[in-house]
Amino acid sequence: MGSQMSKSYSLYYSKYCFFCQKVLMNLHGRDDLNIELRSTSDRQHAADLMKGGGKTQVPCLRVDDGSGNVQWMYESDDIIQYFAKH
Ligand SMILES: N[C@@H](CCC(=O)N[C@@H](CS)C(=O)NCC(=O)O)C(=O)O
Repeated sequence: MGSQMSKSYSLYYSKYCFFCQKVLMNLHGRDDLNIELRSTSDRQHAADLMKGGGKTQVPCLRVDDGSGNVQWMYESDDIIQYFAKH
């Protein structure tokens, strides 16, 4: 098994955000990916995003590689490109 197996993903999004919709549409059908969707209308999620990523901008993908490394990826195009490769 590759390290890929232990990765976990969370997508911080807002339902009013076009860039988030673009990412969500792009992920449609990718049932191979296990992505937890975290709406920033939930104040706890918004606070976690600010604390972890450094800004409240959405969309933001949190990638946890399962060994203590967490990456926060902003920019819808970067997120889409990331999933095209993973
Ligand atoms: N270039 C960014 C734009 C993202 C963006 O503008 N997000 C807006 C919502 S549509 C946002 O989060 N604004 C609030 C903030 O930056 O805190 C992308 O493509 O992801």
